[in-house]
Amino acid sequence: MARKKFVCGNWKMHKTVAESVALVKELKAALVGVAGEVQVAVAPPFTALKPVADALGHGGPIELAAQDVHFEKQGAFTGEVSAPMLADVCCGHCLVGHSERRQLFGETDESVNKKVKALLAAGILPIVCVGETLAQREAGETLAMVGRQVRGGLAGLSAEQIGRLTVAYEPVWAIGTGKTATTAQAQEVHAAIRGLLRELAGGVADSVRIQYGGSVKPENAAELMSQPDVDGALVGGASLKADDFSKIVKGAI
Ligand code: G2H
Repeated sequence: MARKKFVCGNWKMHKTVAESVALVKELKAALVGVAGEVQVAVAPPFTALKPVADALGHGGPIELAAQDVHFEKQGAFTGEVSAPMLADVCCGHCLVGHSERRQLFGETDESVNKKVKALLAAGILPIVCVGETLAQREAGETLAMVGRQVRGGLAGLSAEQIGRLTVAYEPVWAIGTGKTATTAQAQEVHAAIRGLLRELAGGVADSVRIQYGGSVKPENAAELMSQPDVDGALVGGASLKADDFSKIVKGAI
């Protein structure tokens, strides 16, 4: 089944408001005509979401994503941002369970699952990140680990709900390290994730995009995304420069 490729830039904790707006303006110009063929989103830090939404405009070729969310709608949760608040600034997508959240901020499969449900309830499409550490890969535990994260993160979801999300496979050992999974390593895990999605959601699995993330660059993006189950990319460092990110997007065509 033909799945439209989906490339998302994860800006992490980079860019002021002015820098963010300047970058999306450059991207809009660089991606004219391309975004019809590839779905494109950017995930700026919270402070820049509204200004970037305004710069992108409604229905534009580049969509807006957040990097995290709290699962409650509102309340005494100092420092947190809810899914309805993200919807209020026109966020269509949100990352959940990024390995940096798991490693540095105590994210668990259970909290990922609550966040996914909160996002879907608010009409926001989750990008659920999974991936193994180097120690887990070397111990031969990659598929078991990724399987556990997918099952935990998607627990209790209907097939229809699973059909609305994206999975991002990001091997932790490849994140920000310059090391990239080989196309064969990526395809093996992506195919296993697709198989698991089929168990959970039947034929809907064929329409779910599975992005690859971890040191994606203009030099390796096209080859990675040419794999049958690699349906796009989640791009960190290389999404901070319009030239690199637009080359990666074009590599998806
Ligand atoms: C993985 C990725 C983006 P980078 O964190 O989610 O970052 O491309 O810098 O490895």
